[in-house]
Amino acid sequence: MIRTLSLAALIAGIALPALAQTPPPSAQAGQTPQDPYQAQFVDNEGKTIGRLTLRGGESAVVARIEIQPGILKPGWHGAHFHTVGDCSDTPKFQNSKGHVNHDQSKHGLLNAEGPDEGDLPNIFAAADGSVNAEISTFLIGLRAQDQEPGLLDADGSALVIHANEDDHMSQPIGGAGDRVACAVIK
Ligand SMILES: [Cu+2]
Repeated sequence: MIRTLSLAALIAGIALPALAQTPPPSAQAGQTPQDPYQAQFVDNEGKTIGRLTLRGGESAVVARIEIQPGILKPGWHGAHFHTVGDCSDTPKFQNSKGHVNHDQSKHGLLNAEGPDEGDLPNIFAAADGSVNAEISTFLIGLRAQDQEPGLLDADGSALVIHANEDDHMSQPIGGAGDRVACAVIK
């Protein structure tokens, strides 16, 4: 097709500069490069305890969570995207504010009036406290061009892990308790 167009352009003697600017296939519409976004989890003392890797597409964000042993208590823990990318106020992490768009809908993946756009499945810490999990959401984008709202907006976002399991129903955070780990996404 391009060869035909080039030949036509040559014959007509026009439009060659425009053809020369045709982007390579990898940059054409519908294919945005999705470099993984990496951040670090800190605990209630501000110590680095693990790594967050986010990959975003036009329909989902996939979060890989790796936490080293000895930090979290074994068992299930709530995890949410909070609205502000600030984990500096240890030990409580209140600077990260509430869940993304919690003011517009109720919390809870299983709540008929929810979920809010920060809601995620629980993660599980093994007997030694370590976590290796990959969870996803279809409610939010990583970058604004993927899907609105985007985690990497002007004030960023945070992935917060809570002390207890999220029941995916009760307000405002499913009974998940204190914030025990936090990763800045900004
Ligand atoms: Cu939370």
